[in-house]
Amino acid sequence: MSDRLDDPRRDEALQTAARALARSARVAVFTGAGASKESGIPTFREPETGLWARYDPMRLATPEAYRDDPPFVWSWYEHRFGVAAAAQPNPGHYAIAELEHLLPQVVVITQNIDGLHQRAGSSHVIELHGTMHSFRCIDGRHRGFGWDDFADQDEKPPRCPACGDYLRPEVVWFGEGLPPDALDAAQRLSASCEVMLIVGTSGVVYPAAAIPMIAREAGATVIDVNPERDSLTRLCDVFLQGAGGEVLPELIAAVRAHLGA
Ligand code: BV8
Repeated sequence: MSDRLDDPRRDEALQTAARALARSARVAVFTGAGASKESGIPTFREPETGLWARYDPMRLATPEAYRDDPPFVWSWYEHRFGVAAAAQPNPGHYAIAELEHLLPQVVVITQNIDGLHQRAGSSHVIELHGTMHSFRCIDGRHRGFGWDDFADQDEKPPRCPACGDYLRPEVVWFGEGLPPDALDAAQRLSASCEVMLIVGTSGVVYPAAAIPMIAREAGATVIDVNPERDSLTRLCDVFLQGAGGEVLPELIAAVRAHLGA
């Protein structure tokens, strides 16, 4: 389907998605790096611009990589965090946050670590892959440190204020389990939501990528927003082709119209 704004098929798909959302009591919004692309944060897998296109994830986003070369991995994350810290939520984040005020229950399940959903006003956010805003010492004995807790240290990586080991970001690296509570909450929500709205994910990283499949198998209406078809598009009821920052405000306006809000 074309993403031309005047394409009648596109409007029909948008209205179908808006009707499903307007009627639902419980919505899960599943997001990936594409949801933050218009905030200036690079995605992972898009050719050329994707982070992994220029760096080998297995060299950067694994506990082994960090133990092999802590300063190298830390510097890569410090760069990424700098980009994300300077980023602002985009219209797509704000549209998702507005949905909370239109519908009885909206929960965001995100693979992103940038915190932009929360900054846009979403109050129920499950972070499947952790966050860039919290750090722990490398063996996990001391957790929950913020940037301010090591701002006075010059050494990179900084040291745990409690035990002196290297600190690491509280993100989920390849080969690491997802936070059990977050994964359990996301799976339970996916099995009980009436609509799952997917925004900006290639759907290739597991177990996160199985979340929309749980929703589908439970009978939810699944909507996919992406400029390209992705690995999850095939299991969706509605595919809204386009950038999240453009499609989502339109979609939420259509939901508002259906609700007479
Ligand atoms: C696990 C860290 C077991 C934080 C990430 C070999 C060894 C070990 C494991 C594996 C292995 N082979 C396979 C695995 C499993 C592995 C996996 O799935 N690998 C994939 C690559 C095949 N999974 C794991 O390792 C997981 N753990 O299995 O552990 C275990 C279990 C119990 C106990 C112990 C161990 C852990 C996975 C998490 C890895 N961490 N990130 C960080 O640095 O950010 S993954 C990384 O990928 C990010 O979290 C990212 O969010 C996630 C998913 O990517 P996307 O968000 O989808 O981003 P992508 O670039 O791919 O796509 C962007 C999309 O947006 C595109 O479709 C694009 O078209 C679209 N887009 C572009 N512009 C826009 C847009 N959409 C909307 N609007 C726009 N404007």
